[in-house]
Amino acid sequence: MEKQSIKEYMEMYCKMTYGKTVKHATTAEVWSALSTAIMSQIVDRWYVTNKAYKSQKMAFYISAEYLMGRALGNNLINLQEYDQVKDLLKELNINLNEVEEMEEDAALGNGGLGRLAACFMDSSATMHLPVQGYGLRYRNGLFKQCFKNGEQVEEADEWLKYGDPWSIRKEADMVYINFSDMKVKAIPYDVPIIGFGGATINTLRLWQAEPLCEFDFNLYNNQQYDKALEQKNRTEDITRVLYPNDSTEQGKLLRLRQQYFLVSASVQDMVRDFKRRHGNVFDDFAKWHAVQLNDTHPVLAIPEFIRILVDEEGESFEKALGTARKVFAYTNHTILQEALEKWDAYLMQKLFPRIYQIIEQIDAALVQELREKGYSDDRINMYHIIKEGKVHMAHMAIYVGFAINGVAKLHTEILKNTELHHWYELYPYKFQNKTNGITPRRWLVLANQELSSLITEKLGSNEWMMDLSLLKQLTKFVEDDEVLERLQSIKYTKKCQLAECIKAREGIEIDPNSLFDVQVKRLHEYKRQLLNAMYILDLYFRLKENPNLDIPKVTFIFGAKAFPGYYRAKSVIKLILAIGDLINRTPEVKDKIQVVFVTNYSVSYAERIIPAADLSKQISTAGKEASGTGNMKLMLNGAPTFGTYDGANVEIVAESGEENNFIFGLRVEDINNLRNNYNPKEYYDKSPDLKRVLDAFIDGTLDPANTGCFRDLYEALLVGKNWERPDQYYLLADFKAFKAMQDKVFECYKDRRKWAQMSLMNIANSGAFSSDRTIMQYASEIWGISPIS
Ligand code: CR6
Repeated sequence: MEKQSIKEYMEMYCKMTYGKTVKHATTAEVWSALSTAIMSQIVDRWYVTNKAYKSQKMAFYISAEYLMGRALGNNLINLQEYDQVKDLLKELNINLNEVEEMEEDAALGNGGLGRLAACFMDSSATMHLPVQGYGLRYRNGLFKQCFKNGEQVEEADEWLKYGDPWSIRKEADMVYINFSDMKVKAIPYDVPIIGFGGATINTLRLWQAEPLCEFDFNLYNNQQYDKALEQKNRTEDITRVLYPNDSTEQGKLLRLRQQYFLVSASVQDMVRDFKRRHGNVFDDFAKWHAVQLNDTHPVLAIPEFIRILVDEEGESFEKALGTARKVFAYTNHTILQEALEKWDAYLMQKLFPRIYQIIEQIDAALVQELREKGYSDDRINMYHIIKEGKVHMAHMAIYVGFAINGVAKLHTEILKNTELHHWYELYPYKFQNKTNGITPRRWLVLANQELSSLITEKLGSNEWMMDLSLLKQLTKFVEDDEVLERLQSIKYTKKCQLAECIKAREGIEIDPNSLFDVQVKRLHEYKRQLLNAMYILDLYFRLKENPNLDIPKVTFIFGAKAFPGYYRAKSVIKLILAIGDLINRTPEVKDKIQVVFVTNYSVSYAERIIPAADLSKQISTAGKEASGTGNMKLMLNGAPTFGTYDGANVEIVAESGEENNFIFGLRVEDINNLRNNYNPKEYYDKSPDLKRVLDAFIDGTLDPANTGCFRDLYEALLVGKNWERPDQYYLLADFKAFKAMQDKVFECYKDRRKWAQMSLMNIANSGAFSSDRTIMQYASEIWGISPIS
């Protein structure tokens, strides 16, 4: 990149956009100018990649969520221009870090599923794979979280407030979307996805809903101003907000509209492109296109594709269905029943009657196939797509899709053997596993430049950034004191940086010499932040009893957003904040342990927290966490896993060794055995420490004003609520094992050399969890595409 031309571009941009020189620009203005200048440098290469793909089979990833985070730093890393640009800014008296900090996160996703999509984009471009993403350009991403009176409060996330230099509006590629009650425009915004090294630049195409006309002139003339804007508002509502739910279905009409808007725009775009390149012979569609459906949110792409082929291109239904069955593949991300989408049939009929008709036809084709195979009516009933007035999105995806995959080995096995067993019997050849992964560029090269430099120095080159399996070579340093000491000193540096950041953002001081015990992820009962909290409360009581208890100083760090309507998840946040306060108020305890719940956990916050973690808490109820990806990021940054045998934890431990991690608690088969006669109250009665912890929920210890705000949590664990059994997630059953294992952590942490060795073994064995590996498996085992040369 040309240093001089970047400077000149920035000057020109500031003059033209803000009417001032770079010298007088605000940090946000500098961010915009610099980002635009970088864009100007990459557009030609972007064009070259697009052109090269014209003669390739392509894969399209359709996802309702992309949790991208910030773009500037990451793009500079991937262009390998970070240091040059840092110097260049220095010449202008500008600090690159401050500019990076200005950028708002693009939080167009909730949690793991959305961040996975973002990691896949990065890896596809880095691996030179012809992959394009389709998504929605929500005006407001995931809500901003703050705490007021010890509770979560949500605010709108205005990520576009400083503009959007990282996308190009492609007005000419607009398509129309028809609903039964309205017609709207879908305008694409193309985001460049810069592969590491900068040679390949892929595209993430995000659709924005816009009205056919800005306002109704006649109504306006008649002074009916609100009414004149009604249509515009209703249209813009479609892409106004991201639904802030994670792993729970949210059956809202507007959400269904969003889903159809996303898939209709994307499928129309693909068909148009296909026709331009290959003409009208749709038999060949699957030769040139594979479409991956990220969870069930985009599954309406299937009937929409068939609709276009039948209604607009004159194909027969049978032929169109046959083509669809070679084009679509589906990824399942959860077995939680409440997350499996089932839409009311009447809603679909109301919003898009033609799509509903096609779904009925698909269902009929499925039934016919099963009849031909000799299935009884009873058995067929298990497979129906439309059942009891609901449309089962996963059933449609599995019947039509040519491949279905789970996201970690254990999860895929559960799908095959339990949750989707009948489908597995029908189509065993469709089932595959693709264990999730994370991009090492954002999660190590960008987030932990200190550790990256050490690795590059010790391995003799930076090739590991594109082939993470090379980290294996680090195992040879496991007895090397110099390396072990440097690892420790890097961890200490990252902890100091995090402490500073927490001081600035939260106004809380933490001690970088304490053990940083980290649990960061969305708040959900199955993830069991409450179990961690119960342990801390128990530790509080133990320390009060015996202030000389032999444990290292610990800082428990939490970060999590709760779905705004998820009452119990919000109570858990409140409880953890209350425990933190209680500890702060107790002199004999507060110098030993501290609890920090950071506000507004996000991708950019994760980039600070993860490199600073000493311990990675992954304590979901066995069988419930499909994979997890935070576990991989923490491992890559040298934090041993403290976790259950669940999701990708199983594979993490297999790679880095049980002796380098802390695995505890019930396994899937234990829970299956326990399920029918589980009585949490027995654990409470038999264990005085558990009793002490749970009683503190309701006896005023945590709730001095005695409002009873934690009674629901107490009852959910001990007596159950209405339809639900007590302690559905087996916290009480796992408490004892948790406690024993945490005591082991404290014991191990005393031997700092040993700890550094465990840390090194985790880093060295994290190569398997690169999303480069994952995406190459999707490419060869599902999509049938290969890297362009
Ligand atoms: N909540 C899983 O729960 C997995 C990601 C990505 C999740 C999590 O274990 O790592 O997907 N599932 O595969 C859903 O969102 C439905 C998640 O992020």
